[in-house]
Amino acid sequence: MNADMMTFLKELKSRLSYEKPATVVMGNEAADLDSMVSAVSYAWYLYLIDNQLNPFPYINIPRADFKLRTEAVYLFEKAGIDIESLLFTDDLDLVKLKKAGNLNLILVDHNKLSANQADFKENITAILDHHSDEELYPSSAVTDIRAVGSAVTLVAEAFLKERKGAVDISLGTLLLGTILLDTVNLDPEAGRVTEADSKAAAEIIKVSSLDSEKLFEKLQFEKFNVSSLGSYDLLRKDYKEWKLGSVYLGIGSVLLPIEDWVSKDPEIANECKRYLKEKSLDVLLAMNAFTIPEFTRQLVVYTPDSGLRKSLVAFLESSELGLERLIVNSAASECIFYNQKNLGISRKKLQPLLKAFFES
Ligand SMILES: [Mn+2]
Repeated sequence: MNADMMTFLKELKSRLSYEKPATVVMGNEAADLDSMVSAVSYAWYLYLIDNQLNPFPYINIPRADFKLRTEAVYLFEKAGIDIESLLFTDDLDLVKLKKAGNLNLILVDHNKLSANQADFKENITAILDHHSDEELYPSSAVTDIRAVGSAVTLVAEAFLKERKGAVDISLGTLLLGTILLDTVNLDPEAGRVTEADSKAAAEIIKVSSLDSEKLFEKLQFEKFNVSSLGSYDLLRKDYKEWKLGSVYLGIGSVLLPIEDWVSKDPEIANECKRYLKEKSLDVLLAMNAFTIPEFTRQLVVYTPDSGLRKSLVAFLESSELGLERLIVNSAASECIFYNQKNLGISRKKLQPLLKAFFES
């Protein structure tokens, strides 16, 4: 067939119709790089194999969230893909397609649908995944579920076996970059890589002449490079919330020193206020962590309730976190900033401490 991946992707939106059967290739709802690249590349593979399948890659998040995955922003751009052409949850209505009787669903990088997508179970026709098999799909579904380091390895194998010639610089960049990131540069010590990942990566390098060391280093850097994000996006990039006692608490993990954040955004207190209001929180915390020049943890506490602030601050300052007040910007007086000397207290460990405090 006379087609290339860019043309295939550019035509997705114009080809999209609810009136005819479509094969939707969907990654998991966390939409990490593995899920996104698996969806895009496997849909392209299916198109090459049998375009009657009418395949569409589906990125399982709103378009506005794509920029938070900074490593994906880098890799797709490096591969020459226009993000505008891709279909996100705001572009394709799966419920509508299902109602029209035209949804054939292929799951990549997961084999269990999220709770709000569980109704699509009967539409699943195939699965390509590397998570443990939950066996929740229809018995007719064709599955390739193997414990490899990256779901993309399974897609790469399919290309290398059936359509090797399609692995050009662009597709090779997508596939190789994802495998490298998922397996920590194929390092056995990281405990992620399998023989299948190494074999697929080596073959891609051979046919595409890509520099894998450079690609891995750049991706690893971009994954933690949040310099393009404003306060609002920094807070929501890696965010969790809980109801503890009667208190609604949200904690964002922020990969940036507080000093850099405040100089980037002197209005940080206003942005915390906006975020807290939008999420209907009582307390918003940011746990800052970064590795340059050395691993450091910091904490930001924000709540507009002065009574709550006083008791929370007293609790935190007497806790095992080892907090030291940090004076960075007097204009943001509603935010309280700390260096956290106890590097062992992550969000996972802080949450139960706060649960005990708010429930007492
Ligand atoms: Mn994965």
